[in-house]
Amino acid sequence: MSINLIEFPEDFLWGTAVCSHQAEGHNVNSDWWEWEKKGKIADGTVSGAAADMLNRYPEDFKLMSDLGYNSFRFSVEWARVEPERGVFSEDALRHYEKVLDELRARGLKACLTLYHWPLPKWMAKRGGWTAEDSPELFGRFVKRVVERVYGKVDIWCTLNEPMVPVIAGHLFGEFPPERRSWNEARTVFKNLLKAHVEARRRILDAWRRSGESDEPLIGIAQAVVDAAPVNPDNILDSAIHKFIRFFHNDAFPKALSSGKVPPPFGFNEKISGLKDSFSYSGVNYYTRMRINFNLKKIPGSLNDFLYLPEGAETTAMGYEVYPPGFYNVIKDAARYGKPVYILENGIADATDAQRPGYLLRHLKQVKRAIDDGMDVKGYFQWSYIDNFEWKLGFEKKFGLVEVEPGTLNRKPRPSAYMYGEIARTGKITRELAEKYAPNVIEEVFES
Ligand code: IFM
Repeated sequence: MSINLIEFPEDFLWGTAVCSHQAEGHNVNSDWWEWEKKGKIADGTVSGAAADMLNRYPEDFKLMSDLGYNSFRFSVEWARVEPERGVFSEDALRHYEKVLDELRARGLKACLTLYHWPLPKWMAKRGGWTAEDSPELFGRFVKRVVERVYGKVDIWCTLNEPMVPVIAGHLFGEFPPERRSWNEARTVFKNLLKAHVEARRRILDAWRRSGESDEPLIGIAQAVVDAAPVNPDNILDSAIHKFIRFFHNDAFPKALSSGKVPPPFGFNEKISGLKDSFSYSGVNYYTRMRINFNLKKIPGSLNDFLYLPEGAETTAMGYEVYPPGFYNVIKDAARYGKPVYILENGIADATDAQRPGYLLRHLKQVKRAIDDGMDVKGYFQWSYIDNFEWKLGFEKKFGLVEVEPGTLNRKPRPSAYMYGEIARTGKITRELAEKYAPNVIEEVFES
């Protein structure tokens, strides 16, 4: 059966997302900055001024609100706020206060991430997340931030994709500090759980002082993949798929729910304050992973288990485009019985040829989830703007808004306008799809 209209709930959040290091730029006191300068970035760039949101945020928030978006997710940068141990930058704290005030003045709700990967250089030097007191030090930084901005934030996200520092930073040595140590990965996993507890405690302290009745929304953004075995009858494919699903998607959220450190990261030991320490499930979804174990390859990273059939639809990142997987991961996230926020979903696409269709097809899956009873409250498109894609540099263009090289002028891509039309009306109409992505009409409007 075909339909003509897809409608979302009235109070739905329509946002975009960025991370400070990637979009604000100028993060010169961080470990990433040091690492980039060693020539580690694939396209030879360094993050530098990135999209210069540090200075241009008023222009950006005006653009977001003109386009029709109603919310924005961004991060505070620890290295900016605490450039030296115990020395807190008044300028940086004032900056984030002003950013949040400006968002509010533009009518945009704020989702604030407290940790999105870079560490202050001084933290990295003393072992980063492997240091025993790292959760406490993170908590001290969060306390300073929360004292300044509590009341201006609508959704708190303590950690972005915590498995990335565990896996890419300490297990497969792909990101700083380029370690390959299972022991370290386990320590980092535990310390990040404790860091979440510390951060939540500081936010709840501020909430108690505020006298507000409703508890603040606190959670993490979990990167999830729709992992599937290429051949379900193959014992290895099937076992590895289950392991990857657990390792990648479930281990961290399960720990937040149970309060215990699950094997293989721990021995089910309890962490005080961890049990049921989140009020929403945050989902970051980009792709599915088809798992195929190849005996001839010795895995150097999780990606070595992946299989992509010839002709599969992919993005500029080489990720398979698989919208039904979005529904599957939302369903998984909804198992915890809390509201679900999509904190990231998007595509690297410099020409915007794929993005409008990608967006419509993925939003259709969000609506499918809502219709099936899942409490999805909002969607943040990654990304608002072209930015520094970590090890891959600036070559991958995730922005709804393009950044002109040199001038850093903003130029919204067609999908930025399309997303605005959806955000303003809460609807995807056939006319809209015809205008921006006629090639996906059949998929989007079949019921
Ligand atoms: O750019 C990253 C972001 O920092 C975390 N999630 C995935 C995005 C795209 O790769």
